[in-house]
Amino acid sequence: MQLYQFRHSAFCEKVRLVLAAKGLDTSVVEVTPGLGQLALFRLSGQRQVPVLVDGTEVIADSTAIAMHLEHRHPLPALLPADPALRARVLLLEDWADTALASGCRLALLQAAAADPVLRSALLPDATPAPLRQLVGGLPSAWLGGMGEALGGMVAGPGCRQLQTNLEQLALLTAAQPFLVGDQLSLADLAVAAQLSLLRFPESCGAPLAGRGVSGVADNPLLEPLFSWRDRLVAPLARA
Ligand SMILES: N[C@@H](CCC(=O)N[C@@H](CS)C(=O)NCC(=O)O)C(=O)O
Repeated sequence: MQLYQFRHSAFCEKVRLVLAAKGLDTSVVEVTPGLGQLALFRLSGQRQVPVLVDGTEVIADSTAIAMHLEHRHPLPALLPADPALRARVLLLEDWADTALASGCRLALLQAAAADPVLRSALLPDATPAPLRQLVGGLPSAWLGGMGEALGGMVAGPGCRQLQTNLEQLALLTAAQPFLVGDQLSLADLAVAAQLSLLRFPESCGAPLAGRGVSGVADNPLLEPLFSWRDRLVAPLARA
């Protein structure tokens, strides 16, 4: 199998976590934004990552990939057999991929506007060193307009909703090891993947690991949530 990805995409992280949970190996193809997406379009008929190539099958979209893997490699199951639990997992996964994902993306954009290390580390691997330096070196005052515009949005209802939802998740994950039932499920992996945009996990390596969105990554109320995420992904990173 081959996984076409952007390294720092939360949806690609979700697929990597599903693969690791199922003990599956893939080779990874890092897609260059822009030009690389033309080749991806020729391969899959659309331009977004993640895309999984499994033999003759080409599957786009993290949920479709998770379903494909669940079908092909049923064990360990990431979807409960019980219909009600399964419905809960799928609802939570969809929430993580939509509302949580857009809140996390916005918060990260604002943080990157203010943090030169973060914005140059988030550039694609293929970025030439001089361009990387240029982006990192852009004065924060120059990006002030963008930061303020995003800040307006981040401080707005969307951000308050994100903060409230994260606090609810922190309470939930302090009380139980898994979001649904008593086993790891796709809901846990989808939520953990989006959290990687707010505080980067160890697997990102230096300089991103442990770094994140200030006010969220360093909020003591959210510590149980990031500890839960770290406990959940540690065995998968070793797998
Ligand atoms: N619903 C899709 C979302 C995938 C997605 O948003 N991918 C982003 C990267 S995080 C992308 O490829 N963006 C490039 C573009 O839209 O051109 C999934 O679950 O896989």
